[in-house]
Amino acid sequence: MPVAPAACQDQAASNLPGLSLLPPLDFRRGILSDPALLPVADKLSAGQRLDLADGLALMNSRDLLGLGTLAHAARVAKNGDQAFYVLNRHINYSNVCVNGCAFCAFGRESGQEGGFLLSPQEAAAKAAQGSLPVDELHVVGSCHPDLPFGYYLELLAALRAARPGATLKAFTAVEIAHFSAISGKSAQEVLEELYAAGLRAMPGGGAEVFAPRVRERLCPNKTSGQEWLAISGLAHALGIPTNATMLYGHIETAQERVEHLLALRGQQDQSGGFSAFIPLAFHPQNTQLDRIAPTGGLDDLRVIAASRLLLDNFPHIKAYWVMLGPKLAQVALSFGADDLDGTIVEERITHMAGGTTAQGLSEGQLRGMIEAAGFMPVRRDSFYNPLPAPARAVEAA
Ligand code: V47
Repeated sequence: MPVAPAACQDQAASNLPGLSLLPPLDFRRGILSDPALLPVADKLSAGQRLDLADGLALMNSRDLLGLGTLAHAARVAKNGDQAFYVLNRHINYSNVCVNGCAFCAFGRESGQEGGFLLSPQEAAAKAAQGSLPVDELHVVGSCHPDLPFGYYLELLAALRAARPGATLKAFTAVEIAHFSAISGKSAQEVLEELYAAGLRAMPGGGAEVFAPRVRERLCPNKTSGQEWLAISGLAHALGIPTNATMLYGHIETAQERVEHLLALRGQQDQSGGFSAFIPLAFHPQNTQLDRIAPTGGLDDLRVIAASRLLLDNFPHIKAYWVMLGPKLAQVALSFGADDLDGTIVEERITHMAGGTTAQGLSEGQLRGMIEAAGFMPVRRDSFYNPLPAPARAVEAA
């Protein structure tokens, strides 16, 4: 803890007995106990972009409150006291996958026990379940060895018919690369055909960590980081907003994390279509990496805060409650995040890897979490337009 000059201490002691133990009122030196954060704070005050060295200072700092103070200021500048949530439903159409990633407990090889595939009609029946509104269907699966490209067009058509009011946010850049490989069409043609079938946004999965060292060890069969970024750029050029993620807490270094974030920032400078960044806390259970300990709260909040500060051109940072747990996600709203994701209803990827949260949350629970953390809840659509809330009031009107 920095110490105030002796004269100040004396004055505080004589004028305000009992308050002399408070930190000095100089903002930066009083709040930041890690000296490595001071030059970063100077750059932020001057409106300058952070670089790799700044990112490393953030990613290695143990001054959680200092990080939070800086990130919260950036979050408030972008989104005020709003905290967003979405009435969504996750649909996983299949987990049969050719990639075999070491961090994944969800995927199965062809013919392996536990593999599943929903027909378009079965997926649509899931989408139609429940009487409350669904504003977004979040649809992801696997790189299936046998399905033809036509299946994915039929899937979108069936989902659109089942929930005409929901935005179809479907398929990661990795799935798009796979559809291109199986169909012989370019990624651009694949995206155009999916758009015609109803695709309007894309989730941010599959980015993992872009560093080739990490990909070679954990997911050698997967789309490269370069290709993931290029497909995101193609989607943006077609008017399809996408999200971005980073799977952290396994074998990656602090530098690889920061380089991943800077690569996303560079892509956003070029194509501008990323809506939100979502850090994904690695869940090791039932994976090939099950000897790795789950992430801790310091690292979870630090990644959220560092992301908010480095990704100055991303409008939103999402604290995905399924992976952080609802309590830490709520706290993350004061460490740079402005979105909790949504109602979800049914979640498999995290839960198959040892996730212990509920399968879904109600709109009332999400609003309650946000309000109790001191923020204003905003029901949003997939494009972050505010919607009337709570949803029941819409039904009654
Ligand atoms: O692509 C896989 C990751 C992703 C594990 O865009 C794992 O709005 C942790 O991308 N532990 C799927 N993570 C989740 C995802 C997502 C979630 C919520 C919102 C959005 C969005 C996107 O989860 C996968 C992979 O990167 N993952 N295995 C694991 N064991």
